[in-house]
Parts: sequence; structure tokens; C-alpha cells
Amino acid sequence: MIDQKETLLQVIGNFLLDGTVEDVYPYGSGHINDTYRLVMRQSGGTRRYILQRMNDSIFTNPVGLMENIVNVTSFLRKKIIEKGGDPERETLNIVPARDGKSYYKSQDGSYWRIYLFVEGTTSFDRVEKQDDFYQSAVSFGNFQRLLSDFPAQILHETIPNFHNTVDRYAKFQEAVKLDPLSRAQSAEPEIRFIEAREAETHILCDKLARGELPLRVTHNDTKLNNILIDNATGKGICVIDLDTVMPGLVLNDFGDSIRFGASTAAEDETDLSKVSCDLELFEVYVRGFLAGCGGSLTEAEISMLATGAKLMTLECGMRFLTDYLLGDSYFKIHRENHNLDRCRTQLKLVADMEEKWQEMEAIVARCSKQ
Ligand code: ADP
Ligand code: GN1
Ligand code: MG
Repeated sequence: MIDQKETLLQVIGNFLLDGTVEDVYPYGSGHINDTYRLVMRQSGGTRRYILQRMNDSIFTNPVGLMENIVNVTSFLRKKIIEKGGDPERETLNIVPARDGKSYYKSQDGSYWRIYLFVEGTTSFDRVEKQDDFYQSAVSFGNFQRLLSDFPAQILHETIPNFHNTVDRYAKFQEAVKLDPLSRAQSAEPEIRFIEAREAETHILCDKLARGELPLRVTHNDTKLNNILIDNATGKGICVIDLDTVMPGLVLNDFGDSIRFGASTAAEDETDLSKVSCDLELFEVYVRGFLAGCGGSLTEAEISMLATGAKLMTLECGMRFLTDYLLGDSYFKIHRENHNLDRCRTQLKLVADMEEKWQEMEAIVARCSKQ
């Protein structure tokens, strides 16, 4: 939703910011929050910020969510300072509201937050250079390692069952059954494709339940555009979009990055002949992720990396299709059938990974021995 300027000005006035608003305009390509880039004129020049209206129909406990972000960013801040890094650039920095809270609740009940804008960085929607993808892998791997001694019990579960693929499948089936907009007929092959893989949706959940895979504090939304790459050094400098930092499986973090970044086409490409899983990029990411995790992954985790990639892609396809069937109320859409198009790219990727399965497994085996 694009807000009226006066709404934005009123909201901004409730944060502890110096100066006057020079500009504020929609920014980024996230599917969930409403993001703006804010420019403030302050003594000595201008300073930029990220203003966001949190999506409180998806994140039903925005106060708990902000508590998570305060806790996670202050924990990371300490570690960054300890290793001589720059805490203003290497993690998100919250600008407090005038009442001292980490967010502002406006008169219409919306929840807003402001972060310092991390200058001199780029967030990519597509891999342009292999090294950027490598760096994003190192950063996401390192992120979960840095959080390995974070007290997981203080985290609110911001979206329950977020990557519970079995639950995602049940919700998908419910949507097919309800079919409130009679859209199921336009997605029959996709529905059948997913149904044929129901058994696979249990693999990771079962291993977690049996204690064969550890629960860690993970990011859970590891798209390439949720990393800021430093323009000067080319390193992944800041992991952003911390709304879904929760206990989870490292395989899901790995998998989400692959489905987005190792694809040869955009997530919403309509020409499916352009969509495939680039094995070179897959290998680049495996190497970077293993390096970032720094030996912290168990053998069971490493042996399931390819499975993580495939199942996160399947899960994401299922989520896009569920949202399409239910009327596009979750992911922002910018055109008709947008979520169906997104679902199709994910399923095409799953099919492609199935064809390349032996090679994917061989890549993981090779990289883990190096
Ligand atoms: P969403 O949950 O909707 O994806 P994000 O928090 O990822 O929202 O923000 C959307 C985009 O805004 C990001 O992909 C990134 O390009 C940009 N962005 C977010 N936070 C910052 C920041 N602190 N500094 C610079 N850019 C940012
Ligand atoms: C959403 O917020 P964003 O755009 O980074 C979604 C992810 C999906 C992704 C698909 C909270 O991520 O889970 O994988 O879209 N985030 C949430 O592009 O649902
Ligand atoms: Mg994002």
C-alpha cells in the first residue's frame, strides 16, 4: 500500500530523528512490508533511513517481533564490536520512537519502525556476479553461527509453523478444497505436481522430530535481496529482514537462498524455458555457506543440503499457489496471476533439481571434503 505523504510525515514526526523530512518514497522489492526510503535534512547535510510499516496481518504480534529484533540486533552488535567491526553497518540499527519504544503505533493501528539506512551497499534481486552470491552465502552461514549461543527461548515465534512443510501442505490442500475464487482449475497441473510429492514434505520435519537434525536460531528468509553487499569491498556486510529470525533448520536457510539465487531467471519469470537451477551457482553457494558456517554443521545437515534446496523450493511453490487460490492476500502482487507465475517458476526449479539430483549431491559431497 502506498501511503499519503501527510500520513508518512505524521508517522516520521513520532520518531527520535533530527532535522526535517526532505523526501520519502517507496523502496525495495520485498513481498511483505511497506518499505520507504526516508531522507532527512540535518545540520551538515542529509541522512537516509529505512521506514517500514510492518505487515501486521502476517506478523500478528508486531510488538513481540520488535522485541526479537531488539534482542537479536543488540546481541549481534556486541559480537561485531568484539571483533572490531562497524556496528552501524554490520547489523540493523533501530531508530527509537519519541516514547522510547522500538516502534510507533499510528492512530489507524499500523505499526511502524525506522532503521538507519546502510549506505554504500546494494541489495540484489538477481545474481549479477558469482562472487556476490558467494558472499551472501558466507554472510547467511556466518549469521546463524553468530547466533549459535543466542538464548533461543527468549524469541517469539513471529509466524508459527513458518517452515513446517507438512503444515504448509495441509494449508495448500485446504485451499484447493475451498477454492473460493474457482481458481483451482487454472492450476491443475501445478496442484497435481505438488500432490505427487506429498511424502517428501515430511522428510525434514520427521528428521527434526527424531532429533536427527538440530534446531538452531536461523534467519528463515534468506533471499539474496535480504543481504546488503558492500559496494567498496564486495563483501556481504549486513543481513537484513530479521522479522522471521526464529528457531529453525539450517537446511531451510540454505534452501531458500538456492531457490532464489541459483535460479537462472527471476522468481516471477513467465517464460519457464528460462528457469533452471544453475549448478555452478549452486556450487558457489554450497562453498560459501559451508565456509560461513565454519565447521558448525553436522554431517547429517551437510548430507541433506540438496534436499533442503529442493524442499524449500517446493514449499515456496506451494505457498505461492495457496495464496493464489485464496485470493492473493499474503504476498504482494503487481499483476494478475502473479502468484501463479511465481508458483510455476518454483515448480519448474523442483523438476529441474530432480533431473540434476545426482550432480547436486556430488557437488555437496565434493565441497564438504575440501
Ligand atoms: P520485506 O520484508 O518486505 O522484504 P525488507 O526488510 O527486506 O522488507 O526491506 C525491503 C528492502 O529494503 C530490502 O530488500 C533492501 O533492499 C532495503 N533495505 C531494508 N533495510 C535496509 C537498510 N537498513 N539499509 C538499506 N537498505 C535496506
Ligand atoms: C517473502 O519478505 P520477503 O519478500 O523477503 C516471504 C518469504 C518468501 C519470499 C518469496 C515473512 O520474503 O518467506 O520465501 O517472500 N517472507 C515472509 O519471495 O513470508
Ligand atoms: Mg526482504
